[in-house]
Amino acid sequence: MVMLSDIESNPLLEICPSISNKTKYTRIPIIDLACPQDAKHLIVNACQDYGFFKVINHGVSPLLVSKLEKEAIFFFNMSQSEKDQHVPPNPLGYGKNKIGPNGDEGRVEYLLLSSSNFPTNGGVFSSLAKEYVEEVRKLGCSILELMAEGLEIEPKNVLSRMLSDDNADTVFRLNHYPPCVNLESEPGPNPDSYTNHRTMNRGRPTIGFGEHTDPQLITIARSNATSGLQICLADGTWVAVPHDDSSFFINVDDLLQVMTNGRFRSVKHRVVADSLKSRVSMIYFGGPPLMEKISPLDSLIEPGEESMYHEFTWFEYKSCTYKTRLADNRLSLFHK
Ligand code: GA4
Repeated sequence: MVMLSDIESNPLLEICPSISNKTKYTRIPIIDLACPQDAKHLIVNACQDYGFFKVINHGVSPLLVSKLEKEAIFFFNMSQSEKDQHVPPNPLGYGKNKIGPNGDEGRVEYLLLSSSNFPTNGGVFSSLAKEYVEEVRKLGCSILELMAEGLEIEPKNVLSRMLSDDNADTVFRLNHYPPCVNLESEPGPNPDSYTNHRTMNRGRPTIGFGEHTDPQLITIARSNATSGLQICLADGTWVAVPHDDSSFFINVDDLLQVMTNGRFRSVKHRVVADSLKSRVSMIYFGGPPLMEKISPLDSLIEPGEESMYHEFTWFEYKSCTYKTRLADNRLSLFHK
């Protein structure tokens, strides 16, 4: 953690203020995918140090992104009864305030889609969402290939093949966080009253989506120009990630932490509601086929080093995930 005055103005570092002490800053790498020779090393360092980075020159069409975002806003602007007609999240479909099956709550409404419930009605939303997921999946494959090159492991597709597999278990999530002004003197929060934005939480920010790690391999997130995302550093400090609607934010997820035998860190993150603006995010979670066996890669275990995790299938890990609460440490159940 450094002071702002220590930070040279390097455009390839994202300056993230600490939540507890806003005069302290952390520099998160911004990876320029137009320079793959540098990117492969920078990605490995970012995955080790933060489990998180931002990518620019990613090749995903900005027009496609903005068209899909418009559709998402249209959906979230529909009346509550219209939205409620969309299958409840069990676990896939439309949901509001309830996250997962075990009592977690947040101030968020969402549409959760996966390979198995992807809309195929030929409507504008379904075709744009399909195209978007395909573009972002390709971006995920390129990033996983750069990771393998940076880690000097073979073959180059040792990680990316799990996302390009026809049976890859993909989840796509659209989140809408309504604005939430925190006023000391107001009672609240009242999660059902989105028209009264003047809610407070004893001076603390309202949690949109509580802290957790993502269970899959890699997460690729994009949001409109509204703040809210925070990540937890290795020393436990929380930092705010500045919004950037033209870039993608990449998380290392639990399975990558296992496959690298703990060398990469699955990043703990959360979203707090912005006081004035709606936040809309579109998130791709890249998971392997359900029957894929996951364990530390032999090529990444140094002589004398022990494998830290038992082998499991993604199906086993995913089933276990849905029995846990959002903030639980699911990986500890598979630790040796
Ligand atoms: C976190 C990552 C993805 O959003 C998600 C989430 C899932 C859900 O919302 O249904 C989970 C959460 C996520 C991890 C723990 C369980 C399952 C909610 C929850 C409490 C779709 C996923 O795959 O895991």
